[in-house]
Amino acid sequence: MIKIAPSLMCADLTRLGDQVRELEQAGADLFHFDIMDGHFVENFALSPMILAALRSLTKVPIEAHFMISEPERYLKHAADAGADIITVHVEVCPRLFQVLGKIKELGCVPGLALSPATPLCFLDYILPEVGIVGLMTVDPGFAGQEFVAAALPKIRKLRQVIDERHLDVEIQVDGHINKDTIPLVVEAGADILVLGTSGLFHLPGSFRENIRAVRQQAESILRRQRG
Ligand code: S6P
Ligand code: MG
Repeated sequence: MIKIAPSLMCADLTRLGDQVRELEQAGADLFHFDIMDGHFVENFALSPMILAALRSLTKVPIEAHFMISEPERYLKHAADAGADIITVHVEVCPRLFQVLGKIKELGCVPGLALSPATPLCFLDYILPEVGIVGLMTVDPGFAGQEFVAAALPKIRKLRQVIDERHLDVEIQVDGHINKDTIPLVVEAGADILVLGTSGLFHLPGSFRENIRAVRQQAESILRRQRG
């Protein structure tokens, strides 16, 4: 089963609470919640305070995607705010076993994210500790960017590694995921699709219609693939 994760930084921020409720009703499986620091990336997005404010509105799990330079300093902020999953970038984390251990101690599922240019070998020894690997298909920092097709062989390779090692790790893809790229990433082995401007929020249909269309498209690809 494919999971659909709306990226809340792409929502209408003037009515974020209402949109969270509408997205839950529309069948969102997970909320993707981007936290930036203006340092690891040249942008700011959402924050643990906003996550805390939304937490009581929905039962849908929330993943905090940390795009910040010193993630270890803010894990507790996100956990206390109510994040279910905390995903940190391998590029900024020299003490990954410690950080993932801390995320687990805080009662959250640990995730690791890789920017498009970061090789998969960073995961070799730590993969069994992780619940989700977020493979970015745009450079981190902004919505509305072009898809980086060079990330596709990475998705395929990671799928193969997870299957061969019989690991319970989900592959999430994040960046320009929409009807044109869904066939590519689903065929390559993605489990979780992060939907932002191009795949959900800037489309004409309702959330329910757009999410249903993505689910149907992804599942028909999987059916065809499984023969
Ligand atoms: C980017 C961020 C993403 C975006 C999402 C936007 O730094 O991590 O989660 O919100 O990729 O989607 P789109 O369709 O606008 O590229
Ligand atoms: Mg993200």
